Amino acid sequence: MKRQFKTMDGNNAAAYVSYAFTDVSGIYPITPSSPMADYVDQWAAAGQKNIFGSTVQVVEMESEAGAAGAVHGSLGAGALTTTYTASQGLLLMIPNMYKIAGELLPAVFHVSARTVSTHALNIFGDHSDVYACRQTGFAMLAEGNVQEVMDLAPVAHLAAIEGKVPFLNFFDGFRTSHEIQKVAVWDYEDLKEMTNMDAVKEFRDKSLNPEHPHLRGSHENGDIFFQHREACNKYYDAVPDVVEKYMDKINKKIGTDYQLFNYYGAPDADRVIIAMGSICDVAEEVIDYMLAQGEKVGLIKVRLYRPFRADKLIAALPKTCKKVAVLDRTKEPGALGDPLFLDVVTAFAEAGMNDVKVIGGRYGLGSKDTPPASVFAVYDELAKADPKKRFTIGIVDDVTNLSLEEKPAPLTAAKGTIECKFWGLGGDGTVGANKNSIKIIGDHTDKYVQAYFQYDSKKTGGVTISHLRFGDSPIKSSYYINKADFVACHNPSYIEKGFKIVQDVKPGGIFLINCQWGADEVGKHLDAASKKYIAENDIQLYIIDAIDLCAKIGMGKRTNTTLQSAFFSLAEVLPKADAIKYMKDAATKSYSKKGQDIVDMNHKAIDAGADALVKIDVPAEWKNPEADAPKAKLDGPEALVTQVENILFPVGNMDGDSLPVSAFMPHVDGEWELGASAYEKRGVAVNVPEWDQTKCIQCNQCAYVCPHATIRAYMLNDEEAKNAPEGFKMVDVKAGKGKGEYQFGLAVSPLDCMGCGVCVTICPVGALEMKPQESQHAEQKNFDYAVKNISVKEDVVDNTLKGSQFQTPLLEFSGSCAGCAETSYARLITQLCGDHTYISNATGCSSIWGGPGATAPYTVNAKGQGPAWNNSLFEDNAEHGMGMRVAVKTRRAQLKAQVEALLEEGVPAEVKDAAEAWFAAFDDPTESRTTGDALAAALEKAGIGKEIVERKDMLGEKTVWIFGGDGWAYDIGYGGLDHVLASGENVNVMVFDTEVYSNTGFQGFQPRTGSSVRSSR
Ligand SMILES: Cc1ncc(C[n+]2csc(CCOP(=O)(O)OP(=O)(O)O)c2C)c(N)n1
Ligand code: SF4
Ligand code: SF4
Repeated sequence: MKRQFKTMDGNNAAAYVSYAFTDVSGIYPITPSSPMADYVDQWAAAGQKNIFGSTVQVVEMESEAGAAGAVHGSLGAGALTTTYTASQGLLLMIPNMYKIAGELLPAVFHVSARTVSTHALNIFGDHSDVYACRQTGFAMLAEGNVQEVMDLAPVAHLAAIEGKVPFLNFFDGFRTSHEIQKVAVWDYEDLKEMTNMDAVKEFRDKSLNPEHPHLRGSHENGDIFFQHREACNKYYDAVPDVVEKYMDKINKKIGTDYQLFNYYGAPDADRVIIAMGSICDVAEEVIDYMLAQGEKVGLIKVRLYRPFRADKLIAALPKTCKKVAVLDRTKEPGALGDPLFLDVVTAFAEAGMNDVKVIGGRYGLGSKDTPPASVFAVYDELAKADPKKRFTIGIVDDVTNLSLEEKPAPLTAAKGTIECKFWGLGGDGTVGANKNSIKIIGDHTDKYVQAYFQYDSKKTGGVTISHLRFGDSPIKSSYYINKADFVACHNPSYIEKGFKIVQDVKPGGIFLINCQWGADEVGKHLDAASKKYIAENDIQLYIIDAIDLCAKIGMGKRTNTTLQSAFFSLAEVLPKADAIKYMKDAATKSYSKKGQDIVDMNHKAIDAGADALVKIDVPAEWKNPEADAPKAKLDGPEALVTQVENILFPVGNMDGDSLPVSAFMPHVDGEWELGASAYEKRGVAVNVPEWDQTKCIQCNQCAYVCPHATIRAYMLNDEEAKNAPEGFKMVDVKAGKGKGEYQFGLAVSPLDCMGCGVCVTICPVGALEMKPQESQHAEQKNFDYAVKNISVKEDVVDNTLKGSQFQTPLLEFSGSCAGCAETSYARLITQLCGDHTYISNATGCSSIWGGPGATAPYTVNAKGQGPAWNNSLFEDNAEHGMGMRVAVKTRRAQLKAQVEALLEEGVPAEVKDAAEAWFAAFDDPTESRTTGDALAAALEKAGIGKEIVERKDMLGEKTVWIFGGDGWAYDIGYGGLDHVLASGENVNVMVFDTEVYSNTGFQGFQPRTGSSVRSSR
């Protein structure tokens, strides 16, 4: 049947295909796979039918281990069952995968392959998760782009049904799962026609059933287990033929040429790359270019990775080829080589192909972009007489020198492809508008389209970069756009911060800045390098003030519609009138439920965007611009300042890709300095609070609720008051502690404030008012003075709402969303006991805002003390926290035993007294620290107990906090939490109970409620 074209991403394509073949789906969310489960759930809720004429039954479980268990049970009872997962989620399924494969059950797991956490968590793509399953007995099928997911995902289902071996069907997390392409979509009738219904019947007939019962899952001893295990071999031997059979059927239906291993390139190639996943499209682009230059290069795309058919691989390799580079998207430290490389070497060795040199390279870990330059570097390396045996691409490894040198690459995208790049702020609607634009272009023109979205690590308010391509030829460019025809900067602060944005524009291309500057002011805001680039490369520079325009129309901060319209006006991909009509139609569709006035407002914003562009005449002197002012020197501990300068700043400027391996040597074990967030000064709030000290009743509620610790209460002594900068607001303490002794001050940090207004809402007397950020610039120096120079007044600090806010917060300026309540509670805990606290943090929002690499929002007090923080996993947090507690207890008990042994040997009276005081205060965190310090001093003075003095950091009692969301506490981590609480260990648990899995792509998932936990205990 003729296939329809639709614009969709890889997850959508996999979900669409899987739905056709699925009776039951056992699911649990994990990025980037969650949307697959989400689609299936939505279609099931809408009653959509599969090819058997029924609706998929979706069961959400408490964890991936649970989902795999449900999948296993459902398959055993005769339902074709599917799941969707990635990364740690897939790893939690491994034990059951062995069982499912061992019982020859036709499961299909669709995996948007994602990095497995090591020194850090990373939600992005590589193959470390799927490689970790190659021993389970699942067949493994790989796809490299959205169309391939649509075309080949049926093979996984069809071959599983017929071959009786379960399939892991995978494609690259984010690069394919979240890349939007226009693809030809299957008709379910075609899928049905290809299905072996006899095999389906056989599967159902053989399922467990008390009407004709059997037993499975027995236990066996050494006498028979091995032989029994070998009995499955013939099924695995047969799978590749079954896969080929279905690939052939598909090829016949849709005119493709899918094979177990597909070759692309010169028939007489001398150099060949072997790889799987989205890199294959990039390699094809490079090959096209190199072939045109007369070079003889090629690529083998691995589709069926397990079972691995060596003969078919060898058959795919041109006989002329003498050098092969195998590319693996994983890292197996200590291995002779990464997995695909080892397979290829074995295959060639067994075939006696000793004359073919094989080298192995690693690429793309954690979604590191693999542009054409990386692929060129591999072919260049292969051309050398003595290429590196092992190498990396896409990074600069200046430590072990594994990386290949990458040179600026020529443009390899198909001729006529238009490339556009948009820099937005997370939550400003830029990404949504671009998804909309690409759909408009995809659905209303004959053009091929591609959209991909790049994010930084902030929850909202971070940088987003949208990469849009469209053209008349298929788009194989599965990599970031580096040189674009059109670049838009939707947030003027990126220009002020000196991000390298305009450098992305192709010579003669268009650069659009959304800003409130007049045409004559633009030069004042651009740095010297940008001006020079604009002038030397004939960049067409435009500005638009969507900020004021949208405010006037009543759209507030939502400038995205206006900017989308500006893009269509400049890019001229569609006739202007048509573009405006399609945008308006889309707005009507999106907002009609919200009322006609909202629709009208959006229509006005669209009209405004089309007409409000201002072209800037680029002055000739920009070719030789004035040098930028030198950057101020940073203040702070050396290790922290080095980390900030070497890593935080480049990462913050979206230039982290340029950092070499050596930058990370001080952090090789994944450890970072605390307190780095204070250097970010993001300045993202449009409005920030202004304090009216005359109205204020000094209740400290504003500081108490502030999620970002950007409004703080201070007590100033005379000296501090005298030295305060001019304009520092302070008043006499009105009542209670400190009255008559101190001045009360409230300081706001405009550059760190997120503008949520929570402080204003809570203030009982209206002493705070939101004011434009620019009007509050002077307050920054006041805040900085307070942080640096005003001491904590221990006589006013206590554990009341008010008193707690005179203590230094040890959590500040996190990347949580504006108004986040999680951070307010966590901040409060740091004020109550942060100076002696360990935090074990479950994966979830609290680990994302709490633990960004190089940008820790947890910080230290004036003595350098603060929370020692770690995130193990999502599922094991309670146990990890208990481990911390047990270690503290054990180590302190060892110290106590050492002190006791010393006393028995006989010690000076001073030491004895100090030790007795320490014993008495042993369990009190504050007192044991004071008495512990005194004991260490006495020991040092007496010249004894060296080992105890060396470990004086453990003399003080510590507090252990276990932080996590309700998804952790009530679902995936419930068993561990239950065990830890029952153990009676002295731990504290904080559940950020948001009643949703906030930190996941599938907001439809809800953790169990607290009551279900209580009732089941
Ligand atoms: C084994 C595993 N499965 C799934 C995930 C993906 N994941 C990370 S956080 C999260 C939900 C967190 O929800 P919750 O615990 O309620 O915390 P919140 O983000 O709402 O604060 C999920 C599903 C994961 N990291 N590991
Ligand atoms: S507006 Fe929000 S972030 Fe800013 S000071 Fe008030 S509560 Fe804190
Ligand atoms: S909430 Fe209002 S009254 Fe209370 S301390 Fe803050 S500004 Fe003053």
